[in-house]
Amino acid sequence: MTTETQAQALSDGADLLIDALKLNGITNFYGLPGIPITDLTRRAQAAGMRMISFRHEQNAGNAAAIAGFLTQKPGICLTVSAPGFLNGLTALANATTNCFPMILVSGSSEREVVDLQQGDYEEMDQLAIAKPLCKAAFRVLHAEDIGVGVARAIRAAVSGRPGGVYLDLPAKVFAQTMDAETGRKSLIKVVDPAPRQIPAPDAVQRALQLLAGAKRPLIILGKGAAYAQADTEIRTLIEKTKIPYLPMSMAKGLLPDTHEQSAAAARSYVLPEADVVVMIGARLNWLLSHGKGKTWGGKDAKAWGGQKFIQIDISPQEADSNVPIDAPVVGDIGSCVSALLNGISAAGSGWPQPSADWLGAIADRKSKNIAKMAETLAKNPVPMNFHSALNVVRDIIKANPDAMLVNEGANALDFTRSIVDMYKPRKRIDVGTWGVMGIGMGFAVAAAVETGLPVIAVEGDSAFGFSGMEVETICRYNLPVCIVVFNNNGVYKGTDVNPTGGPDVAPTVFVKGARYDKLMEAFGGVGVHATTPAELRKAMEEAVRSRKPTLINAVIDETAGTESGRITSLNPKSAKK
Ligand code: FYN
Ligand code: ADP
Repeated sequence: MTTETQAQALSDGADLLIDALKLNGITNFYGLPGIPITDLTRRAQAAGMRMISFRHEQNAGNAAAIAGFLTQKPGICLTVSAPGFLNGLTALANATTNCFPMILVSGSSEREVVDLQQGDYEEMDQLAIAKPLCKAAFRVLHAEDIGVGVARAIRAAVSGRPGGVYLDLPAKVFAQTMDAETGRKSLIKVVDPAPRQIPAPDAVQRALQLLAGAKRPLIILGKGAAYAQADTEIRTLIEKTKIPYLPMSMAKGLLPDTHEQSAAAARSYVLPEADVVVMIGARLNWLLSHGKGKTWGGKDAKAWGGQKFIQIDISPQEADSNVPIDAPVVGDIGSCVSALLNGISAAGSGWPQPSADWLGAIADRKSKNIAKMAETLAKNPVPMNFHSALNVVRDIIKANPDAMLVNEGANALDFTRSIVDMYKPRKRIDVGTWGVMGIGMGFAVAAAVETGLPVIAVEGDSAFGFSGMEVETICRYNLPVCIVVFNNNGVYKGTDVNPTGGPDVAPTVFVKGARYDKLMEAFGGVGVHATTPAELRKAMEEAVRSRKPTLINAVIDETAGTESGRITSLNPKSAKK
């Protein structure tokens, strides 16, 4: 895009930024207009980019982050200076923690004035603040450097372990002009932005040797495995070796959850009993009890259970973060899994299968848990509980396996994870490594924009509140998003009382009988108040069929929740009563 001035064609900073992104196949912006980027947002739209405007930058940032996860290209979040930048920063830090590639592009104030602290409009040294919270941070001071700045930001976001990148653009850069031809030549089309990383042959041999000796092997798939888009290689490895596997939350669906080798329904049995565990794109962080303690069969919270670990990861620093890793295999997951498969194929029929006792014990445990779950799901209490409502969601996803599922909350998260089976890779997106609340509507918008598929967002009523205003965004862009708010009148549940008898309700309690469906109606979407599974089913079926923005206020028994869902132990109770 160029601006004609008298005799000479000129490009300005805004042109160059837009052209640099487009040159690298990035066509969507998630952001919020304001000083100094308002005109940039208009120009991006005029240049054929999709500019999705949000109501709060944190939601735009979350959208950019999950766009990165889904597409392997950095999602772009565009914000104004200081406060807008800070609003986007939470999402940038969360993206980095989760290994999602995104670039936060923020306008900033006059450098000379900021550095002398002379009190500029929205004065803040944004680059310095962003640095410790992301993978890399860059500032461009001259329009002719925009091409390099964008190229460096893209490479930093997607190469190696993906993560968040900050790109600082002081306001005056947008208006700087240069000769259009020189400007075009200053742009860089990044060649091979996320180069394959082939594992070292000796590391592969070490891993194969350990695996060949396993009696009770287990594979754990993490969201890195989902991100890598090595779906065929991973499925072949699992099916060829017959090793049972456990999907972490966002790896659900990499193989269908109904797969006979899934050990998800025997989780607390397989972790302590396994002798060799293959981690594929998963970290031994809090979600896996740091690889030790009772979860892993250790005799106390700090004790190691005796398992040997093979860890496949693109980051060489990940191994030994919590327990010793006997066979680290460093490289991209596609290359690493292929290398293991080559070794296994070379062994032919000589490759050992897991012991029949191990597979039998898992099958036994699984069928007991699945039967117990089926019994609970068959109940139809009044009012609904999480199980009877999720039984409906489970059926809807089964009938629409391509739909995207967004999920956040405490109980609404934990129950959905174990009850709602996923059938395809990268369909489940949730609170991730930090267990962060507030990702819901940002993720839902980006999932709809990036995939064009129907989106179902299962939200706790508390979680929904963090990003609820974005229902207007969903209506404005007419996105096929069906939000189901599990309304049990409060955080965890709605039954706490103020022990003083004073006028304030307890800290965890919301307005009782709130009608979240009316919020959607306010912007022209479909609102439904559902008090039975039949009403919920009808409304969800209609939402998926019509692709109209829909919010279903699903009334759940206010006594139904547990404090912090399945992670109650992390929420310390005061010793005083
Ligand atoms: C799982 N399970 C099943 C099935 N799938 N039973 C029957 N059928 C099916 N399909 C069983 C499984 O064996 C477990 O029982 C139980 O259900 C729970 O399984 P889950 O969810 O996989 O395991 P668990 O223990 O909850 O996982 C630990 C965790 C997880 C830390 C990975 O809780 C998690 O991802 N938590 C995130 C929490 C979070 O971020 N919260 C947001 C903050 S909330 P047993 O084997 O009998 O144990 C703020 O308050
Ligand atoms: P989960 O929470 O599902 O266990 P984590 O986010 O903790 O998953 O772990 C993901 C891991 O995957 C990170 O250690 C990251 O370095 C790794 N990873 C991400 N992408 C790739 C890739 N393409 N190849 C190899 N490893 C990857």
